[in-house]
Amino acid sequence: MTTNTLKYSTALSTLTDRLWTGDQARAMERLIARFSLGRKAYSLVQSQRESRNPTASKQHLTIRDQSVFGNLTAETYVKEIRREGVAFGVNLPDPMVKEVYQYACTTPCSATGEARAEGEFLITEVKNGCLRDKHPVALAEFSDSTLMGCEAIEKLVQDPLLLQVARGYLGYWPTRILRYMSWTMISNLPDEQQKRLNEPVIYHYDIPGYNSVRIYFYITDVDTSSGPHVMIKTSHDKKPLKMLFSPCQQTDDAVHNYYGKEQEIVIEGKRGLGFFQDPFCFHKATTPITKDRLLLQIRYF
Ligand SMILES: O=C(O)CCC(=O)C(=O)O
Ligand SMILES: [Fe+2]
Repeated sequence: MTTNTLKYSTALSTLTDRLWTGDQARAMERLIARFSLGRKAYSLVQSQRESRNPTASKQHLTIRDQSVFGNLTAETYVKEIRREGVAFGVNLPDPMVKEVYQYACTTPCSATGEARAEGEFLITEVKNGCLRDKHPVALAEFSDSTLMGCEAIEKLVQDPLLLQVARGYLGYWPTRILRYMSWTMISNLPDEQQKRLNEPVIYHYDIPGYNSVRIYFYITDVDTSSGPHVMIKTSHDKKPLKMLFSPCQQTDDAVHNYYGKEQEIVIEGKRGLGFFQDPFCFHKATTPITKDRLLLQIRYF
Protein backbone atom coordinates (compact mmCIF):
# COMPACT_ATOMS: atom_id res chain seq x y z
CA MET A 1 0.00 0.00 0.00
CA THR A 2 1.47 3.38 -0.99
CA THR A 3 1.78 6.43 1.28
CA ASN A 4 -0.88 8.11 -0.83
CA THR A 5 -3.34 5.24 -0.36
CA LEU A 6 -2.71 5.41 3.36
CA LYS A 7 -3.28 9.17 3.34
CA TYR A 8 -6.55 8.84 1.41
CA SER A 9 -7.86 5.98 3.49
CA THR A 10 -7.03 7.79 6.75
CA ALA A 11 -8.84 10.86 5.43
CA LEU A 12 -11.80 8.72 4.37
CA SER A 13 -11.98 7.03 7.71
CA THR A 14 -11.82 10.35 9.58
CA LEU A 15 -14.54 11.72 7.32
CA THR A 16 -16.68 8.64 7.93
CA ASP A 17 -16.26 9.03 11.70
CA ARG A 18 -17.07 12.75 11.66
CA LEU A 19 -19.76 13.15 9.04
CA TRP A 20 -21.80 10.01 9.00
CA THR A 21 -23.70 8.53 11.82
CA GLY A 22 -25.91 5.49 12.21
CA ASP A 23 -27.49 4.28 8.97
CA GLN A 24 -25.33 6.41 6.68
CA ALA A 25 -22.12 5.14 8.24
CA ARG A 26 -23.37 1.57 7.96
CA ALA A 27 -24.32 2.06 4.30
CA MET A 28 -20.87 3.51 3.59
CA GLU A 29 -19.24 0.62 5.43
CA ARG A 30 -21.24 -1.92 3.39
CA LEU A 31 -20.21 -0.21 0.18
CA ILE A 32 -16.50 0.09 0.97
CA ALA A 33 -16.31 -3.42 2.42
CA ARG A 34 -17.48 -4.97 -0.85
CA PHE A 35 -14.10 -4.20 -2.36
CA SER A 36 -10.92 -5.92 -1.40
CA LEU A 37 -9.01 -2.62 -1.60
CA GLY A 38 -11.56 -0.97 0.72
CA ARG A 39 -11.21 -3.74 3.29
CA LYS A 40 -7.42 -3.66 3.11
CA ALA A 41 -7.33 0.13 3.43
CA TYR A 42 -9.56 -0.04 6.50
CA SER A 43 -7.30 -2.71 8.03
CA LEU A 44 -4.27 -0.56 7.45
CA VAL A 45 -5.84 2.51 9.00
CA GLN A 46 -7.01 0.55 12.03
CA SER A 47 -3.62 -1.10 12.52
CA GLN A 48 -1.93 2.31 12.32
CA ARG A 49 -4.33 3.66 14.93
CA GLU A 50 -3.57 0.63 17.05
CA SER A 51 0.19 1.03 16.82
CA ARG A 52 -0.17 4.60 18.07
CA ASN A 53 -1.98 3.37 21.15
CA PRO A 54 -1.42 -0.38 21.64
CA THR A 55 -2.80 -0.64 25.18
CA ALA A 56 -6.05 1.21 24.48
CA SER A 57 -6.84 -0.97 21.45
CA LYS A 58 -7.30 -4.10 23.53
CA GLN A 59 -8.58 -2.50 26.69
CA HIS A 60 -12.12 -3.63 25.93
CA LEU A 61 -11.08 -7.28 25.65
CA THR A 62 -10.61 -9.90 28.33
CA ILE A 63 -7.92 -12.30 27.17
CA ARG A 64 -7.35 -15.48 29.17
CA ASP A 65 -3.82 -16.77 29.82
CA GLN A 66 -4.44 -20.28 28.48
CA SER A 67 -6.27 -21.32 25.34
CA VAL A 68 -8.77 -24.17 25.64
CA PHE A 69 -7.21 -25.50 22.40
CA GLY A 70 -3.67 -25.94 23.79
CA ASN A 71 -0.59 -24.53 22.11
CA LEU A 72 -1.63 -23.88 18.52
CA THR A 73 -0.16 -21.14 16.37
CA ALA A 74 -2.55 -18.45 15.19
CA GLU A 75 -0.50 -17.57 12.10
CA THR A 76 -1.16 -20.96 10.44
CA TYR A 77 -4.91 -20.35 10.58
CA VAL A 78 -4.61 -16.73 9.48
CA LYS A 79 -2.69 -17.77 6.34
CA GLU A 80 -5.17 -20.52 5.56
CA ILE A 81 -8.21 -18.22 5.92
CA ARG A 82 -6.49 -15.68 3.67
CA ARG A 83 -5.87 -18.33 1.03
CA GLU A 84 -9.03 -20.42 1.22
CA GLY A 85 -11.59 -18.31 3.10
CA VAL A 86 -11.80 -21.15 5.63
CA ALA A 87 -9.48 -22.96 8.06
CA PHE A 88 -10.00 -26.17 10.00
CA GLY A 89 -8.23 -27.72 12.98
CA VAL A 90 -9.60 -25.95 16.06
CA ASN A 91 -12.06 -28.31 17.69
CA LEU A 92 -14.07 -27.85 20.86
CA PRO A 93 -13.25 -30.20 23.76
CA ASP A 94 -16.11 -32.59 24.53
CA PRO A 95 -16.99 -31.21 28.01
CA MET A 96 -17.48 -27.77 26.44
CA VAL A 97 -19.65 -29.20 23.65
CA LYS A 98 -21.83 -30.83 26.32
CA GLU A 99 -22.06 -27.61 28.31
CA VAL A 100 -23.11 -25.59 25.27
CA TYR A 101 -25.62 -28.25 24.19
CA GLN A 102 -27.13 -28.33 27.66
CA TYR A 103 -27.38 -24.54 27.65
CA ALA A 104 -29.12 -24.58 24.27
CA CYS A 105 -31.72 -27.07 25.53
CA THR A 106 -32.54 -25.13 28.68
CA THR A 107 -32.34 -21.49 27.53
CA PRO A 108 -34.99 -19.56 25.58
CA CYS A 109 -34.49 -18.89 21.90
CA SER A 110 -36.68 -17.24 19.28
CA ALA A 111 -37.91 -18.19 15.84
CA THR A 112 -38.43 -16.47 12.53
CA GLY A 113 -41.66 -16.04 10.58
CA GLU A 114 -45.08 -16.46 12.19
CA ALA A 115 -43.58 -18.29 15.20
CA ARG A 116 -41.78 -15.07 16.20
CA ALA A 117 -45.09 -13.80 17.59
CA GLU A 118 -44.93 -16.55 20.24
CA GLY A 119 -41.93 -14.80 21.81
CA GLU A 120 -39.12 -16.80 23.39
CA PHE A 121 -39.47 -20.54 23.89
CA LEU A 122 -37.45 -23.63 24.74
CA ILE A 123 -36.40 -25.75 21.81
CA THR A 124 -38.02 -28.74 23.55
CA GLU A 125 -41.37 -27.05 22.86
CA VAL A 126 -40.89 -27.58 19.14
CA LYS A 127 -42.41 -30.92 18.14
CA ASN A 128 -42.44 -32.25 14.58
CA GLY A 129 -41.18 -28.91 13.31
CA CYS A 130 -44.00 -26.93 14.99
CA LEU A 131 -43.97 -24.65 18.01
CA ARG A 132 -46.85 -25.37 20.39
CA ASP A 133 -48.68 -27.10 17.52
CA LYS A 134 -49.14 -23.74 15.82
CA HIS A 135 -46.32 -22.38 13.71
CA PRO A 136 -43.50 -24.05 11.77
CA VAL A 137 -39.97 -23.43 13.04
CA ALA A 138 -37.09 -23.78 10.57
CA LEU A 139 -34.56 -21.58 12.38
CA ALA A 140 -34.33 -20.83 16.12
CA GLU A 141 -31.79 -18.30 17.32
CA PHE A 142 -30.10 -17.27 20.57
CA SER A 143 -29.21 -13.63 21.02
CA ASP A 144 -25.77 -12.35 21.94
CA SER A 145 -26.96 -11.27 25.39
CA THR A 146 -28.60 -14.65 26.08
CA LEU A 147 -25.37 -16.43 25.21
CA MET A 148 -23.40 -14.29 27.66
CA GLY A 149 -24.90 -16.51 30.36
CA CYS A 150 -23.03 -19.61 29.16
CA GLU A 151 -19.64 -20.04 30.84
CA ALA A 152 -18.19 -22.22 28.07
CA ILE A 153 -19.08 -19.61 25.43
CA GLU A 154 -17.54 -16.84 27.54
CA LYS A 155 -14.34 -18.90 27.73
CA LEU A 156 -14.30 -19.00 23.94
CA VAL A 157 -14.92 -15.26 23.66
CA GLN A 158 -11.88 -14.70 25.88
CA ASP A 159 -9.73 -17.40 24.29
CA PRO A 160 -6.24 -16.12 23.39
CA LEU A 161 -5.85 -18.34 20.31
CA LEU A 162 -9.19 -17.31 18.79
CA LEU A 163 -8.46 -13.65 19.54
CA GLN A 164 -4.98 -13.89 18.00
CA VAL A 165 -6.43 -15.43 14.85
CA ALA A 166 -9.04 -12.66 14.69
CA ARG A 167 -6.38 -10.03 15.21
CA GLY A 168 -4.07 -11.57 12.63
CA TYR A 169 -6.81 -11.79 10.03
CA LEU A 170 -8.43 -8.41 10.65
CA GLY A 171 -5.09 -6.67 11.08
CA TYR A 172 -6.24 -5.15 14.39
CA TRP A 173 -7.80 -6.32 17.65
CA PRO A 174 -11.52 -6.91 17.05
CA THR A 175 -13.52 -3.86 18.04
CA ARG A 176 -16.66 -5.96 18.44
CA ILE A 177 -17.34 -9.61 19.22
CA LEU A 178 -20.76 -11.20 18.87
CA ARG A 179 -21.97 -14.57 20.05
CA TYR A 180 -24.58 -16.30 17.89
CA MET A 181 -26.10 -19.75 18.08
CA SER A 182 -28.83 -21.33 16.01
CA TRP A 183 -30.82 -24.50 15.61
CA THR A 184 -31.71 -25.45 12.07
CA MET A 185 -34.64 -27.78 12.35
CA ILE A 186 -35.69 -30.84 10.36
CA SER A 187 -38.22 -29.62 7.88
CA ASN A 188 -40.30 -30.78 5.00
CA LEU A 189 -41.68 -27.34 4.25
CA PRO A 190 -41.88 -26.34 0.58
CA ASP A 191 -38.69 -24.76 -0.68
CA GLU A 192 -40.07 -21.22 -0.83
CA GLN A 193 -41.35 -21.31 2.74
CA GLN A 194 -38.08 -22.83 3.92
CA LYS A 195 -36.17 -19.96 2.30
CA ARG A 196 -38.47 -17.41 3.90
CA LEU A 197 -38.09 -18.92 7.38
CA ASN A 198 -34.40 -19.69 7.11
CA GLU A 199 -32.85 -17.24 4.66
CA PRO A 200 -29.26 -18.50 5.12
CA VAL A 201 -30.19 -21.61 3.10
CA ILE A 202 -29.80 -19.33 0.07
CA TYR A 203 -26.21 -18.86 -1.09
CA HIS A 204 -25.01 -15.47 0.16
CA TYR A 205 -22.09 -13.54 1.56
CA ASP A 206 -22.27 -11.35 4.65
CA ILE A 207 -20.90 -7.85 5.12
CA PRO A 208 -21.13 -7.46 8.89
CA GLY A 209 -18.37 -4.84 9.03
CA TYR A 210 -15.38 -3.54 7.09
CA ASN A 211 -13.58 -6.76 7.88
CA SER A 212 -14.76 -9.77 9.78
CA VAL A 213 -13.95 -13.34 10.58
CA ARG A 214 -15.81 -15.96 12.56
CA ILE A 215 -15.38 -19.34 14.10
CA TYR A 216 -18.15 -21.91 13.79
CA PHE A 217 -18.51 -24.93 16.08
CA TYR A 218 -20.88 -27.81 15.43
CA ILE A 219 -22.57 -28.71 18.70
CA THR A 220 -24.37 -31.71 17.18
CA ASP A 221 -22.93 -34.34 14.83
CA VAL A 222 -23.35 -33.19 11.25
CA ASP A 223 -23.43 -35.32 8.13
CA THR A 224 -24.87 -34.70 4.66
CA SER A 225 -28.42 -35.22 5.88
CA SER A 226 -28.23 -33.21 9.10
CA GLY A 227 -27.81 -29.69 7.78
CA PRO A 228 -24.13 -29.26 6.85
CA HIS A 229 -22.74 -25.80 6.26
CA VAL A 230 -21.76 -25.37 2.61
CA MET A 231 -19.35 -22.82 1.19
CA ILE A 232 -17.27 -21.86 -1.83
CA LYS A 233 -13.54 -21.89 -1.14
CA THR A 234 -11.59 -18.76 -2.12
CA SER A 235 -14.78 -16.80 -2.93
CA HIS A 236 -14.00 -14.28 -0.15
CA ASP A 237 -11.34 -12.88 -2.43
CA LYS A 238 -12.78 -13.50 -5.87
CA LYS A 239 -16.11 -12.09 -6.90
CA PRO A 240 -17.11 -10.86 -10.31
CA LEU A 241 -18.14 -7.19 -10.40
CA LYS A 242 -21.67 -8.27 -11.27
CA MET A 243 -21.99 -10.11 -7.95
CA LEU A 244 -20.39 -7.25 -6.02
CA PHE A 245 -22.98 -4.84 -7.36
CA SER A 246 -26.00 -7.09 -6.89
CA PRO A 247 -27.68 -8.30 -3.70
CA CYS A 248 -25.60 -10.58 -1.49
CA GLN A 249 -27.85 -13.57 -2.22
CA GLN A 250 -27.31 -15.67 -5.35
CA THR A 251 -28.87 -18.84 -6.71
CA ASP A 252 -26.99 -22.15 -6.53
CA ASP A 253 -26.74 -22.11 -10.32
CA ALA A 254 -25.18 -18.66 -10.47
CA VAL A 255 -22.62 -19.59 -7.82
CA HIS A 256 -21.79 -22.97 -9.37
CA ASN A 257 -21.55 -21.52 -12.87
CA TYR A 258 -19.07 -18.88 -11.81
CA TYR A 259 -16.87 -20.79 -9.35
CA GLY A 260 -17.36 -24.37 -10.49
CA LYS A 261 -18.89 -27.05 -8.30
CA GLU A 262 -15.41 -28.32 -7.37
CA GLN A 263 -14.85 -25.20 -5.27
CA GLU A 264 -17.86 -26.06 -3.12
CA ILE A 265 -17.23 -27.78 0.20
CA VAL A 266 -19.91 -29.49 2.27
CA ILE A 267 -18.69 -29.39 5.84
CA GLU A 268 -19.52 -32.56 7.73
CA GLY A 269 -18.11 -33.44 11.11
CA LYS A 270 -18.63 -34.71 14.62
CA ARG A 271 -19.88 -32.39 17.32
CA GLY A 272 -17.04 -30.13 18.39
CA LEU A 273 -15.77 -29.59 14.84
CA GLY A 274 -14.65 -26.00 14.49
CA PHE A 275 -13.70 -23.89 11.49
CA PHE A 276 -12.81 -20.28 10.87
CA GLN A 277 -14.42 -18.49 7.96
CA ASP A 278 -14.37 -15.13 6.31
CA PRO A 279 -18.15 -14.58 5.93
CA PHE A 280 -17.49 -12.53 2.82
CA CYS A 281 -17.19 -15.88 1.03
CA PHE A 282 -20.29 -17.43 -0.51
CA HIS A 283 -21.83 -19.81 1.99
CA LYS A 284 -25.17 -21.24 3.00
CA ALA A 285 -26.95 -23.41 5.52
CA THR A 286 -28.80 -26.55 4.41
CA THR A 287 -32.03 -27.97 5.74
CA PRO A 288 -31.63 -31.05 7.93
CA ILE A 289 -33.55 -34.14 6.94
CA THR A 290 -32.61 -36.56 9.72
CA LYS A 291 -31.52 -34.53 12.75
CA ASP A 292 -31.76 -30.95 14.00
CA ARG A 293 -28.44 -29.14 13.88
CA LEU A 294 -27.00 -26.82 16.53
CA LEU A 295 -24.28 -24.37 15.47
CA LEU A 296 -22.36 -21.91 17.64
CA GLN A 297 -20.56 -18.91 16.16
CA ILE A 298 -18.22 -16.31 17.59
CA ARG A 299 -18.09 -13.35 15.21
CA TYR A 300 -15.25 -10.86 15.21
CA PHE A 301 -15.36 -7.41 13.56
O1 LIG B 1 -26.26 -21.95 9.51
C1 LIG B 1 -25.39 -21.96 8.63
O2 LIG B 1 -24.79 -22.99 8.27
C2 LIG B 1 -25.04 -20.66 7.95
C3 LIG B 1 -25.36 -19.48 8.75
C4 LIG B 1 -25.00 -18.20 8.08
O3 LIG B 1 -25.01 -18.07 6.90
C5 LIG B 1 -24.62 -17.06 8.91
O4 LIG B 1 -24.71 -17.16 10.13
O5 LIG B 1 -24.21 -16.04 8.33
FE1 LIG C 1 -24.18 -16.08 6.37
